[in-house]
Amino acid sequence: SLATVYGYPRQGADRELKKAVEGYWAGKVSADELHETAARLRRAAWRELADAGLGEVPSGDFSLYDHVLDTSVMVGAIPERHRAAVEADALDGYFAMARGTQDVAPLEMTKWFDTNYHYLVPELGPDTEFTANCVKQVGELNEALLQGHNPRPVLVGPVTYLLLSKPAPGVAADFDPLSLLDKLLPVYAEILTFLLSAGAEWVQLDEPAFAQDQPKAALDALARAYRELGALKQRPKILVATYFDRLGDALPILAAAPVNGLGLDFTGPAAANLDDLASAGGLPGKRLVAGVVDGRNVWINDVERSLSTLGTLLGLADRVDVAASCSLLHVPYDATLETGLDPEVRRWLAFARQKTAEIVALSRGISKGTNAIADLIGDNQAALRSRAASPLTTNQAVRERAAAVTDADARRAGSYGERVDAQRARLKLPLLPTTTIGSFPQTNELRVARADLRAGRIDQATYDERIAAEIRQVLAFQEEAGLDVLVHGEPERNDMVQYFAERLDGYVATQHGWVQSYGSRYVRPPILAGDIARPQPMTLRWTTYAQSQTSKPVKGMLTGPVTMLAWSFVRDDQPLGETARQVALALRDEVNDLEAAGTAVVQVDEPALRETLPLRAADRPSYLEWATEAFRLATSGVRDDTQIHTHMCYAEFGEILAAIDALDADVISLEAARSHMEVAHELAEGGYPREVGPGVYDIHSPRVPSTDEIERLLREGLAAIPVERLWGNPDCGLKTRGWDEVRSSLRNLTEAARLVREGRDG
Ligand code: THG
Ligand code: ZN
Repeated sequence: SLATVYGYPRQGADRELKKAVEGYWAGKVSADELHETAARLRRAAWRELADAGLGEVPSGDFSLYDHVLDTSVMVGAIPERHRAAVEADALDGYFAMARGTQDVAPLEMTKWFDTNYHYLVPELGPDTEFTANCVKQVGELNEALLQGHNPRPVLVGPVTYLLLSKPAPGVAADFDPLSLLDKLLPVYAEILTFLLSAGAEWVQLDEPAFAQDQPKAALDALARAYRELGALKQRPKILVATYFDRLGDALPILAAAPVNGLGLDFTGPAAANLDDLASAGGLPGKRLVAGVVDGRNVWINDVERSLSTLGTLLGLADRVDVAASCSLLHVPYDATLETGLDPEVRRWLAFARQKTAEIVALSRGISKGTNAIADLIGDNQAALRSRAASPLTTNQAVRERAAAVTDADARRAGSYGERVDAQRARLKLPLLPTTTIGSFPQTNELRVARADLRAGRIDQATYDERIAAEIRQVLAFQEEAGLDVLVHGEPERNDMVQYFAERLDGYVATQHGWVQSYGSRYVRPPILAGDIARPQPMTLRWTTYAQSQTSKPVKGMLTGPVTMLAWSFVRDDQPLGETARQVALALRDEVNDLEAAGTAVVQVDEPALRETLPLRAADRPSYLEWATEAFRLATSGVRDDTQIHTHMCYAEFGEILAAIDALDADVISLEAARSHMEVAHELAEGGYPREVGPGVYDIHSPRVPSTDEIERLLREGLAAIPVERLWGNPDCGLKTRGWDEVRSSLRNLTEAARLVREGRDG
């Protein structure tokens, strides 16, 4: 048995790649320097993996921006609008596809399955012609070979590539990218041949799309693709890797395909692959790469359990190798760098380096017998026991409270009709009230102040006074612009999840735990390690301070339970719904404290509600059940006259319209400007009964929308939502925008709302 991984963090221990890439964009780093940095990072990663004892290392998993974009370049799928840039300069053309230029829009970005990584969506049409461009794949294979490694090139598989694509602009929306399979397969065949002649014994083709439900046409395409590629006379050995969930209907197809190996995920719900594989008769004559180490969470492996899984698998395939369930791209680099963590907690954590060591140990365990790794098993058991028994993971009071939750706790006291009357009487808002989503520009001064506080250059009182001054200024502007429901602007918050995680017991934060989100952007997800409790109020101080400065209502601003889970590393020792319920109870206390302090409007954001939808349709109803219950639990402890808002960023809402209704929020703001209020119409058609603020201007662009334009969108909104239930607001928070644009845009918003109101009166 051999140890391997499908991919490794690209950025380097100190995010050197981010600095090099952003330096190149800023004109401060040359193309040669960028390529040198990239090559140095690849070399270091391979050295590390080989030294750790991997028998095979991945090549080609590295990327300057995104591996799906790399695949588009590899098969020559360059959109018409980017061709000139790509022909003029390959590197600048590549970044033009990723980020756009003055003149052309970039490719669209979307989530890579249910991870927090985002890829660039290939744009295809009936006229797309593919051509093989192996420069990157062959180049990186050569580098690894020259450095003395045993590399296995890793490519996005042809069927998953097509399934991740969308019709190019101008192509009919019902164009099916799978119809291009016959044109794409010869290009993959050519690439396989190139890689063989460059010295690859094995090539890995990733087909994670089949961990999702797929229609028969896609399953047929999978069968055909590997029948054809497998039948090639001159080819490397093919490993088809799948991950993120069980393979289901695709498992017998790949088991029967004329390829040489199959990679399967055996973690979490994907453990069902074990029984499915046995039922399919195993993989006689094939190599099985067993993903028994969770590649997308941060916990140490249960070594004894993995050994037992591997023991079963040994009877089902010709050869069993050990890997992580998916690329280690999705976990931070090295847990030993987290010197600020409680050492007891650090012992429970495995980041990419530690996971690599676990994989090597497991592979030794099944090759040489468990006695060969007896010490390690002992340590592992002790660490697992420490985690299970630690007061850091178990808080009896929290458990008892969560267990005692009743349906009534997750239901508002009054009917919606009663709430509307009570809220109108208390808030006395005009028709078509205006508000913002919560954040105002995070200025450089604010970031500097936070850094100064951390470094001890200023004291807490000085920092607090700067925050207070910023809040006064944000409020003064909103009053002057004539907004109706004000916000404090969130100057004290860095990230909407991190801020709350730092204030809740049971969460731990990392110092270096960066994970690529998209391109050169990274997040440092906090870790849900134990039962969640709120030792003291988290937002009360600045919300009540803001309310003391104005007679208009100030909205309290919280991050909802689903988003708190979605953008963190979650516990793997209890159901997600249980963790969500604990977070919800902590938020419920915060909401109630805000209400008691006089806050009349509280917004609980759930931008991740849609994106957390499970890959398999069968798992969705139970997810939506606990997700909506957690939101209601957080927000139902208030009086009828307290108005609960929520906000969601752009997503395909179609599948979750019923869940949006089930949140029972009094007001929801949604991203809508770019889709011409489509979501307002969808909600209206579904009979959505409560108030809606479909965003009337796109905050992702620095462009200031005119009064006319906003007025037009508000009137479009009125075509779907009656005037008593329509709000005027931007699409999303304003923290990434500049003050000048924000001032002009919001003045135009309140002016447009005034014109629409007067138009109706007169
Ligand atoms: N917070 C968290 N997770 C998230 C988002 C978030 N996941 C999904 C989505 N939003 C991802 N979007 C972004 C947007 C911007 C950045 C990262 C992910 C970003 N990161 C800075 C960088 O790389 O330079 C680092 C920011 C920092 O210093 O903390 O710009 O909103 N948790
Ligand atoms: Zn948003």
